[in-house]
Amino acid sequence: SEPLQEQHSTTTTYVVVSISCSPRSSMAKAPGASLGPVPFADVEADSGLVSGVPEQLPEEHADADLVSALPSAPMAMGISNLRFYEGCWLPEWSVPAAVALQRRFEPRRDDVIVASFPKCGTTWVNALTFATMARRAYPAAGAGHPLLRLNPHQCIPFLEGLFGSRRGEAKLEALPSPRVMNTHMPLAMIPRAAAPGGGGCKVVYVCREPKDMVVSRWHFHRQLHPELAFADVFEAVCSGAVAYGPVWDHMLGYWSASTARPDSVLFLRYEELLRDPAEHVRALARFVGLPFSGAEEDAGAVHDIVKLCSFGHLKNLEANKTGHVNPILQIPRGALFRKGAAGDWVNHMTPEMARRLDEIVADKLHASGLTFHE
Ligand code: PAP
Repeated sequence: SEPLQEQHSTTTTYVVVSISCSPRSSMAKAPGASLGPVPFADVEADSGLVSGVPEQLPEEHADADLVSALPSAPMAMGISNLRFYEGCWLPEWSVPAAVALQRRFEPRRDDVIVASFPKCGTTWVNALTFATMARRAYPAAGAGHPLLRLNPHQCIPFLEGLFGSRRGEAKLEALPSPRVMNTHMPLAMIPRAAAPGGGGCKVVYVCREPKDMVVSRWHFHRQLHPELAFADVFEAVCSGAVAYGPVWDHMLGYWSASTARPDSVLFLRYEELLRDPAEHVRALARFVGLPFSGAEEDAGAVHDIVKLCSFGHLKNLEANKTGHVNPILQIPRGALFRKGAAGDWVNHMTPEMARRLDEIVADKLHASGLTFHE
């Protein structure tokens, strides 16, 4: 019943061919099996927990008092009011998840977390990370690749969509290693992920030029609120009071960790990925401990992953053209694939707006070494 997809090529001999026809999820559960991450949607019957907000109230009822005592900001977009928790404006629904993550999230050493500020390349890096890590079980050029039938967000569990509900946490715990997970939370909410003393897991962070992030965010949320003014999104970002904001603090947290612990945190930039995706796929593979072999390079494995995850390819797949981002956020999946380019801000911002946001960001990032050049 799945839509049939074009098969890119037949040059898939770089994988261990004996495993390619086996049912993926049962193999992953075998002791010692390490064929890469399992597509989350394949082991998760309840799609309410796939890349979405928890479908049930958090069980830590005591946290309700904590949430209501926090400073709040009204919803300018999205689906939830904001609460200011430990330096970050979080969607209200996700505060209990943040608390639970801080308390209980124990990363496994072979976990990989894809972290991002919303609209900075999450979907793309989810896809690239999944395809790179799963390539032994699912060669990227193979007709049966999960990314041909699932949206990238369905392949990777959304941490804050699972934490705060015991059912969700149990599902994450039951997921075979290696796990790839996704979060929009700032690093402070997952303190053991890239812990200074070591012992954490790997974190892949993707950041994007903030002006383009604003544009992408506005287009995305206009799907829910057609009347949403661009200026309102712009002002919210400038003030910092936007979901998971301020954006500069979000970036800085991961940036500092990546400079202090480059083996634990890989800091990617959307614009650089656009410029040379293949080089970044190689870097990603090395970072997660799965460098491409000479045989894989010769067989075109890097190119196959880049092609599979490319904007033009993903955008036109049935899995990404139909359905919604998740059952709660009723935004069409197609909205995750709008333009896929750098520099679109020139079509939406006045030079004054651009200068103002540039100055705010430059000021906040001052002396960090993180800059945005046009
Ligand atoms: P999310 O945080 O809500 O998951 P995210 O995927 O970070 O969203 O952002 C979507 C942006 O990434 C869109 O940018 P745009 O609005 O400027 O067009 C989308 O087009 C872009 N995008 C999604 N997939 C890809 C891809 N494969 N290659 C390049 N850009 C992509």
